[in-house]
Amino acid sequence: MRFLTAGESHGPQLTAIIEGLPSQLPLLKADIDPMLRKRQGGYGRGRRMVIETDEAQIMSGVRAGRTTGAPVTLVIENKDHRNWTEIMSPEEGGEPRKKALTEARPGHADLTGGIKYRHKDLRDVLERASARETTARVAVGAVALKLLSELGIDGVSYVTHLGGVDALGAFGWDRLDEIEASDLRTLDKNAEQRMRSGIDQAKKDGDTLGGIVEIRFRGLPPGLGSYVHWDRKLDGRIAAAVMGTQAIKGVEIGTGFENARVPGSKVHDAVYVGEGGHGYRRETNGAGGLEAGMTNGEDLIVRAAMKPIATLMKSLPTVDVVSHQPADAAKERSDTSAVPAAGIVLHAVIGWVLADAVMERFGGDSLPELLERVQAARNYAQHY
Ligand code: EPS
Repeated sequence: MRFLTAGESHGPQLTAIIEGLPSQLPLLKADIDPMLRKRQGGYGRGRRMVIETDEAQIMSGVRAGRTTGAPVTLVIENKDHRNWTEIMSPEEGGEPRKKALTEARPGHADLTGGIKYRHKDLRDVLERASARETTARVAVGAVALKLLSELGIDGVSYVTHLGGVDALGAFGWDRLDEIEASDLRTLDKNAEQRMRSGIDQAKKDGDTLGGIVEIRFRGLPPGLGSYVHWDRKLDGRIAAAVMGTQAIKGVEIGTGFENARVPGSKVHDAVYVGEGGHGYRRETNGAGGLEAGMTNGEDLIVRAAMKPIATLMKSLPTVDVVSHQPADAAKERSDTSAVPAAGIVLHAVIGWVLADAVMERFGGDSLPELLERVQAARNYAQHY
């Protein structure tokens, strides 16, 4: 499977085209929009999220609530575009344009993007580098998650750290409602309160806060990915998708970094005979569901670190790329923190990688064919 997204933050719309989905997958706008809404939420978002009410229009590849096997096109309107029509117009004229950006923001794509593409109005860089693009990736991921749900696979994201505050609550699949009820997607009420105060203070200071999110999936059949080829190893593919997400600077699978400090006997997950004498089970999951680049049937556990958003109201020193004089970085409207939203984006992009790995291993042009193949593989693993 593959997808491509297009669109600028203040352009008319975001567009995504997905190719390679099986036919007969039940798919409605209602399968996508709730995930888009969740991405917009979380304490610490800025005014832009009040303007937008993200919803997907399915423009191709689906009829009567089912995929046909043809490419699926998704469109999400940028409601803010009506305030930017002249600035974003593809037509000639109006140079320099209103809202031209010349004071490169440290930590953003602005300066290097300007050098690379020879832009002096750094808005030509900003508009595509903006994390607004994650809306399109979440829409694509929601379709992948729908495919996974048909196979009995589901996932969740939650926040374990924000701006210096650790959330200590232990994860359990019976605590999903608590995560959804928390506007910081944490399992620790006390930490949540401190995170909220931290965001309020950062906003007053003109600053921003990053954090750490954890993403889990359950129900994965063993053997997705590869131990044979470097570019098919699933841990590598997941890391690439996570690191390819705006503002993500670190990724860990299972207890990856902690494992470096302790002996192997305390790291690896012992294997026992499964219940009823069939199959296999493990009592620990330090591997985070992946051994040698393949799913092993345990829950997938991925952690990711998000840097604080680079647009600061308390500007850092920079250089104006037109006058070449020292300047304060451009003050663009921004979120104070978007860590819970990053969790939703990563849930979506990891969902995509998993759905892609499912299609690679089992193939099938239609969902019924895929289901038969996955069921056969699960039976085989159970009796192996
Ligand atoms: C972003 C800047 C802000 C954020 C935006 C990402 O947008 P604006 O400049 O319109 O205020 O709100 O995020 C989104 C629009 C979104 O949907 O998440 C940036 O520069 O990256």
